[in-house]
Amino acid sequence: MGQQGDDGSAEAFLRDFAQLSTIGATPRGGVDREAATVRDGMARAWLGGWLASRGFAMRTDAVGNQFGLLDLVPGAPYVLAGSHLDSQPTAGRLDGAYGVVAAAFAAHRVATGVAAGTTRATRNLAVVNWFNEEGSRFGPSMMGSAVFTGRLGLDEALATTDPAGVSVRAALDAIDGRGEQGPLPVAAYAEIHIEQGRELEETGDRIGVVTGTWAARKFRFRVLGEQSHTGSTRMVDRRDALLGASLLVVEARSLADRFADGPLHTAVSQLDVRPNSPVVVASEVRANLDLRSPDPAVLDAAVERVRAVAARVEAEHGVRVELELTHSWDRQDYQDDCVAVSERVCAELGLAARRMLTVAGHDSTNMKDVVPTAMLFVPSREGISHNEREDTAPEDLVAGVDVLTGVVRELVSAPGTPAAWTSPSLG
Ligand code: HGY
Ligand code: MN
Ligand code: MN
Repeated sequence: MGQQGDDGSAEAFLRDFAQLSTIGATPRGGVDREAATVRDGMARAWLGGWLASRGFAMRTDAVGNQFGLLDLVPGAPYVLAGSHLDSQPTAGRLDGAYGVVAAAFAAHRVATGVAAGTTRATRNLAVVNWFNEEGSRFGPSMMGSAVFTGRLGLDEALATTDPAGVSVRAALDAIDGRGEQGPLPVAAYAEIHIEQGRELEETGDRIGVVTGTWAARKFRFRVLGEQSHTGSTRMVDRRDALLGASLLVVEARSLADRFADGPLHTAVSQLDVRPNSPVVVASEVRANLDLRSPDPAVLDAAVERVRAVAARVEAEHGVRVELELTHSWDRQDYQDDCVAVSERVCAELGLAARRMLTVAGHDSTNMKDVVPTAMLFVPSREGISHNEREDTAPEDLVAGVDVLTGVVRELVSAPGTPAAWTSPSLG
């Protein structure tokens, strides 16, 4: 059951993770720690205290990414390990947070080995809590790692506002969440996460070794009609935005059946109806459309179908439909040598490992495009996630920490002069 040590033990991990899970806890066993809320700030403070008390130097960058740095080899690039502490509203306690605490334990265990002389470091170590991976309060998701990797501009991210009109900048400043951490030389990245699907549970494998990502296309759509009286307005005279949006919702679901072989996952979420009065035909509806497939050609065909249906809804119901692509990523692979390291560590630990794709996006979706990245999964009970019932067996959580420890140890002690990618200046 996990590796022993002072506070690097399996029992200490389960104890400390349970302690973190009390921050922003919801009555039904989940958490509510949306990005840059006071509760997110409390979780960040908890992580900072845990790492600082074990010798890590705490830093934050201009978009709120939180780093715990440990210099083992002067001037060497960092092996970064982490995930995200922010959560969806009323969500599970494991999504993201498990990977952050696992990374903290893995880094502490490896650092203890370097101090004891049992591990020879050729690179430095860092633990990262990426800002706003979830994209629930502020879109798009994976925001902090997108700025870190240069996919998203800092000013654009900081100017993003939540539904109440609060900007990322103001929200982070309210929790003292921004800092001056400059460009960071990175040699590799490792992340462990709950699978958020049923594959490992169905196959009985203990660890998922992620070899690639499904592709994703996320749209914000607006349906524009005209307000009118729900009673007295003749049916032929109505330009009902909620009816138009509802037809798109149904079409999104039927798309998944139409492209079942893709496969294609679809959803419409975050429906915002205006003026949202019981006696008024809606004039405007805003919503998010989320399309995912391992086959980009299926995604492209699905998007074309959505556009065609939107045109038909406009013609038949006198409304206007605006589709805006807000976030997308393609079917991309993780580096083979990182897959090999992960599989080697699983074999050494006697843990059955399975190569698989990730359907959900993660911060590693961004990081794999700039540095060698190892992405790992532990099983999710019934595949449940973004739900307070999200759960993983304790022995699987602990096994994941052991695997991440082995992967981080291999990356930190890799032979040869480390190649490094340096993050852009956010100054
Ligand atoms: O968008 C995603 O798949 C991730 O959960 N942020
Ligand atoms: Mn996540
Ligand atoms: Mn999530």
